[in-house]
Amino acid sequence: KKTDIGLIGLAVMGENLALNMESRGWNVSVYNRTVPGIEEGVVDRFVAGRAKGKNIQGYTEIADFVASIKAPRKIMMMVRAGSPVDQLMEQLFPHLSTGDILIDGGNSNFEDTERRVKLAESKGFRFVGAGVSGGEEGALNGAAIMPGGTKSAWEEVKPVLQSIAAKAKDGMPCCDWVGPGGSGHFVKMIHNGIEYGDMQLISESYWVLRNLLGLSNEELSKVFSKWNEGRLSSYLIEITANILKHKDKDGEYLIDKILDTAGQKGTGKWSVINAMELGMPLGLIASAVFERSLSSNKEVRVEASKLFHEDKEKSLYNKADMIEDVESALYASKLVSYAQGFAVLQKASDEFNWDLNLASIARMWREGCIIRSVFLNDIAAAFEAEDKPKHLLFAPYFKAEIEQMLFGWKHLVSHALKEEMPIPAFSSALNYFYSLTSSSLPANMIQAQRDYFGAHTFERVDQPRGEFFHENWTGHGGDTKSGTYNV
Ligand code: NBP
Repeated sequence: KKTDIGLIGLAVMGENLALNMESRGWNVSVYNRTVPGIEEGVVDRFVAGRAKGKNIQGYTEIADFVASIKAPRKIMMMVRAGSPVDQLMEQLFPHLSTGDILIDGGNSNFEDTERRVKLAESKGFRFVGAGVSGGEEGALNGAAIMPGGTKSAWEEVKPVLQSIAAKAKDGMPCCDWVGPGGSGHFVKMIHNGIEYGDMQLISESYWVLRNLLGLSNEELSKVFSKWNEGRLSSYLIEITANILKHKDKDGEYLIDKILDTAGQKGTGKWSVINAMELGMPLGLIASAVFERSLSSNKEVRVEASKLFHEDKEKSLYNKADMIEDVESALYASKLVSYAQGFAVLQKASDEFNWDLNLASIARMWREGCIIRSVFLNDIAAAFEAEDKPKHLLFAPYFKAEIEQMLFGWKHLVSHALKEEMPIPAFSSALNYFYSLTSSSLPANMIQAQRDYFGAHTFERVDQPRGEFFHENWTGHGGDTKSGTYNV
């Protein structure tokens, strides 16, 4: 009997997704390459192990694997992002029939997905680039899945993908069609960037309360648990509370023994690079990425701390007030980060003609993924309002929230900076908020400088927009404008 779907790549994500599919009533064919020198017997081990007695058929030959699946075939690839996906596609193509669907569930670069959609379609196949979030646990029990690519594939893959997706509290699956081309992977990339920002903001909150207020790990854990009951309620706040009270085998807190050098796999960096390409500010996520880089250079930090450290009395800040102000700084900065992230999504949508539905994207992130939170309901509601806001911070609900939190947020930021406490994400968010809400900025000076040294021209406040002027600043520069030289 032919199976409903095929899955390639039996590492942690693939294995768990296959089991998830089977548990929802689908018959699954699985395949993993068998390459001498690389771990062999992966398929046999899975079929005889976790997949034993289940409706999962294992294959070690790609032709047999493809032939075992019902037409039009749906084949999900869960292999390492990059060239493995291209190699695998080349191996699959000769065995596919017109209309067959390839789904790439890995963390692929959206530009690669754009190219692969075109390539697959040029051969008569269909291609879906689906961002999958939620790690091992999400893969097994319900992930957030963000599919995009060949539109006609959606009706075919929807029942399977929605069945293995997490369900929000209102029952909606955290998986819906995102748009054409590489849009699914673009949305997943921004999701991961936002994850970087959230983690940095939580780390700053922890650090300020630990070092400026001297809270113990137990007390900190209680603060985060309490926050998890309110508007900050989210997976990352919940696990932070658990991490803080977790003890090592010797009874000491494990968090105090973990080396303070953060790793990264690159999706935060990609988000920032693509925001820059689109000419959009994504400063909070950028500060989170840069702070991870700075943290990883521990030797330099240790040396610098000896050169510049100054011991001084801490100034006073009422305990209850500081806890409340850190919560305000955390929430307001998080709001700025999401506003920036969604603005990048909107710009990408306009630029690439994706017609993204921002409310639907917010809803897809409500469960299953790392950034799941109650806050995403409010974001979806804001984007769904009849009078759709130009910017998330303009939505009446969020405007009121910011107004309420601004005092505590700026008080906390200025205090922490005076106390020499690094809070790059809190302060980046506040600076963004100040710039965004300034009808005038010193960019007139930048334009003057650009025109002075490079004849780049400027617009004038006393002339219509779109008219460009050049000044002969030094009296000997001439009147020639630059057409090509851009800095
Ligand atoms: P890995 O990213 O470690 O990929 C390992 C799998 O890729 C193995 O099945 C491996 O086969 C296969 N593979 C490689 Br490597 N090169 C191949 C090639 N040339 N042809 C065919 N197969 C090849 O596994 P993962 O952590 O399960 O992640 C899978 C995808 O999901 C990645 O894109 C990842 O970024 C994404 N993702 C991961 C997570 C997570 O929490 N881990 C979460 C969300 C998304 P082998 O066994 O023969 O080496």
